[in-house]
Amino acid sequence: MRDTLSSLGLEATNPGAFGKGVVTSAGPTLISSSPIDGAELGRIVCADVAAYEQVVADAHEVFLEWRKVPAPERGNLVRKIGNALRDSKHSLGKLVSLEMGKILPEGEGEVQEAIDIADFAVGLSRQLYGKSMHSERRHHRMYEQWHPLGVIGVITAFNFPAAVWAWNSMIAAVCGDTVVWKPSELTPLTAVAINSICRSVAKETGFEGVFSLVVGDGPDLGKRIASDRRVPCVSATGSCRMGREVAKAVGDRLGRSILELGGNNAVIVMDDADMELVMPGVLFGAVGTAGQRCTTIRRALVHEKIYDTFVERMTGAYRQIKIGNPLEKGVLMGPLVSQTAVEAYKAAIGRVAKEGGSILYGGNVVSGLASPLYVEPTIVRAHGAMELVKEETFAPILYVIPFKGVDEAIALNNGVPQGLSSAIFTRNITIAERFLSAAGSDCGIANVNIGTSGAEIGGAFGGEKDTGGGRESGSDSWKQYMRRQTTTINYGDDAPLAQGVVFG
Ligand code: UN1
Repeated sequence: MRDTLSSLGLEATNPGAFGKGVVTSAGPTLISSSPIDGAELGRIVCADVAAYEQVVADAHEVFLEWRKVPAPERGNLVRKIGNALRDSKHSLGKLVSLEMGKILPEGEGEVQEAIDIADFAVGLSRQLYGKSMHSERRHHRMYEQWHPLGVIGVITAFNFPAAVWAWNSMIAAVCGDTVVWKPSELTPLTAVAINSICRSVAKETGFEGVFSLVVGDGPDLGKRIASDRRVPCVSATGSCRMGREVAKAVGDRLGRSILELGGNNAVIVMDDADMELVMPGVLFGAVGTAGQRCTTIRRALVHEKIYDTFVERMTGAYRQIKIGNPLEKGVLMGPLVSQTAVEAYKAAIGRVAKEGGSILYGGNVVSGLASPLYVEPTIVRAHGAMELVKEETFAPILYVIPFKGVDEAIALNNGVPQGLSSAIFTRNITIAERFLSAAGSDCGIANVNIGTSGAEIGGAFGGEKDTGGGRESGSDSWKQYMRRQTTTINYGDDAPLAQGVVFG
């Protein structure tokens, strides 16, 4: 553990505020400890109000110069950052595992996701295209161009402490913006390590202030960012409750927000589904990251004809899941991130019977492991009317709900407040297309014959309803990090007005 930490330049105590350089702070010290065994990983001095003010002032000042650097040159810096992340993939992946508890292949996969989006952003740096339009006026030319927006506030959650930062920051950086990052207080060391990689790469260009960091202990800094007029766009990932607060504060000053909030993702398993695809898809989706992905499968909607087979095969697979130290080979599920998460798991389990469900597998905290944060992956026999299944519990609980036909299944899929990800397993193209149609899944992501999680960076990531409506990562998400300017040029000798208006 110590080797990993020191290879990433982490000390026993680390500064938690970086603007143009390290910003000194008299803030409280935050202890980062591993959910694996409770061991202290390091300490971080949180940003106090003065440090925060300095960081944002620096980020704004750096923006004023960074925006003038040609976009492909900005891409060049991002390429070097991507390469530096490649070099540190193993140690950073291990740090992610140590700090939040996901298994090592997933920790490394998350760093790969950051590398992938860096690559994407490099290409994008030469493709920040605007459209040109045909003017209705003679000798006029119209086009739109995309300019850098300003300081982007990036508030990230514990569960993807590297990838979600990268989705936002790599894109923002090529767009000519600077980034103020507030990581989760559960994963500050990952943020400090990544930030120092970015800064050391950016140093040679004199632009290390493109990537700044404020570590806080509690919601205060997030609130400060949300109401800060110097931050024109705030991208926030986390709970619906947090997102509502951010949206209100950003909306109050008419800023822009990109929200990626709770999910309550379902897979529909039709009676013709290929179980060889269903099993690995649902297993990874429901149990991966110990059920702590926004995209985790929380509900399996299973055709009544195959309900018993599904449950039997799934419980058989669950029985084989090795729970334990996520750094050990063969372990598929590490701990939950905190005692609060364990309490939320227990509270949900406690409601199952009261709401008419029953536990088919699991339901217990695992004793005898290195910390009290390990829980059993759980399968629940449920029905669509249960209140519990409409809520997102950030834990590995899979509600298995029967249905009779595809219309009922789609209604169940959509019958929750959240709208992030969804999937259907079927070999029937008509049914698949119905699920994907305008009257089908209402989610931001809809898959066929794969699970709901593990999205690639190339698509826009996010969802509707209580998920917040934001889109990050690939496709044209970059547009939110820029301001659009529509330009009309008159190269003639007359001054015609639009809409044929004759004035005077
Ligand atoms: C999240 O849980 O906030 O699609 C992000 C996935 C990952 C990202 C999850 N690529 O599961």
